[in-house]
Amino acid sequence: MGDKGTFWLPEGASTLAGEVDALFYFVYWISVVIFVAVIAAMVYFMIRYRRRTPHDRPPVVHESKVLEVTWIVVPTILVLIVFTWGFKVFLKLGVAPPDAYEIQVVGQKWSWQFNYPNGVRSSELHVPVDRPVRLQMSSVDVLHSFYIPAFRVKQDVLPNRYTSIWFEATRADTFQVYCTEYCGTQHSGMLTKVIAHEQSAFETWLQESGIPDDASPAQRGALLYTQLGCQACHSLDGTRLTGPSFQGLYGSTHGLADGSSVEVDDNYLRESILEPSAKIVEGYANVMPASYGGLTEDELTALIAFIEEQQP
Ligand code: HEC
Ligand SMILES: [Cu+2]
Repeated sequence: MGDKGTFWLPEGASTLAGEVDALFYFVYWISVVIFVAVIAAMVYFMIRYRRRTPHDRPPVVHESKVLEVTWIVVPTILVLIVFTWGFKVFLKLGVAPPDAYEIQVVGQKWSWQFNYPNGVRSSELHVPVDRPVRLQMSSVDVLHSFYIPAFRVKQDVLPNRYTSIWFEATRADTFQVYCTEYCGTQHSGMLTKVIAHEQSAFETWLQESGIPDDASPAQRGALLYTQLGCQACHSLDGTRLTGPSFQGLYGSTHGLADGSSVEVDDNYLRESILEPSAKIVEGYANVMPASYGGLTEDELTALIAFIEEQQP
């Protein structure tokens, strides 16, 4: 990152960024000119027509047709220009080229997950440069909003419905992603990165991120732990995040919110992942996403084997 943007916007890095910026600065400079003109006129009138003696009366004002027509016609023209121009750019941003590379995006409290056509999952967005990419997005819980300032794209992400955006990155670099819809206590931490690769580096990344066939369950679990975003809430070193750490979890006995206690074995872990609200760990909020209910047997086994390995 560390790019040389302006005070208003980071340096653009997508094919449409220039068009969005041109429109933005058009509106911006018109606003500056009008602002300065209005303030200057106000100050001038304040001085010119100030009350000089207690008996001063304001002069009688007469209407001016020319003036009235001017201040109706000029703003109307400006608004029409901004509308037509804005609508054109809006359409370009809204309609992805048909050959765009498609990535599924899932928003959840409070992380993003990206699913690639070949089954790779990632908690950071990797994209190729010089190729249109379309994101098909949905949320498993509440409203989120996906925003990449450097690409000038932003779109709400909703439960029960798909929304989409597209962009074409123009240089290989790392860019910030924000959630811009207030979605709960950890909203400000719902961050991730876009990593734009050269085409060949992207292919390599895609190949290497697949789960190798000869990986042990615990190794596959380790990959899933990051790819599914568990690491956002569960540490491996004992640190307390939104959820309890996995360190030393397996085989321990701990209290539940309802006052009972539980021994952590495979079946308890299985239930905790598939149905997080069935048993709530004492001292924690019921905020683990229910979206893992769809994991396959294989993925569950892998995650459990991985958690089992996390002994201090
Ligand atoms: C948004 C934060 C969040 C994410 C993401 C998340 N969890 Fe959790 N998890 C929690 C919280 C909070 C608890 C404790 C409350 C409860 O029991 O539901 C918890 C509890 C658990 C427990 C029980 C822990 C214990 O001490 O008994 C397990 C196991 C677990 N999560 C596994 C996972 C796995 C595996 C993933 C990824 C596939 C994951 N979680 C993703 C927040 C999260
Ligand atoms: Cu959010």
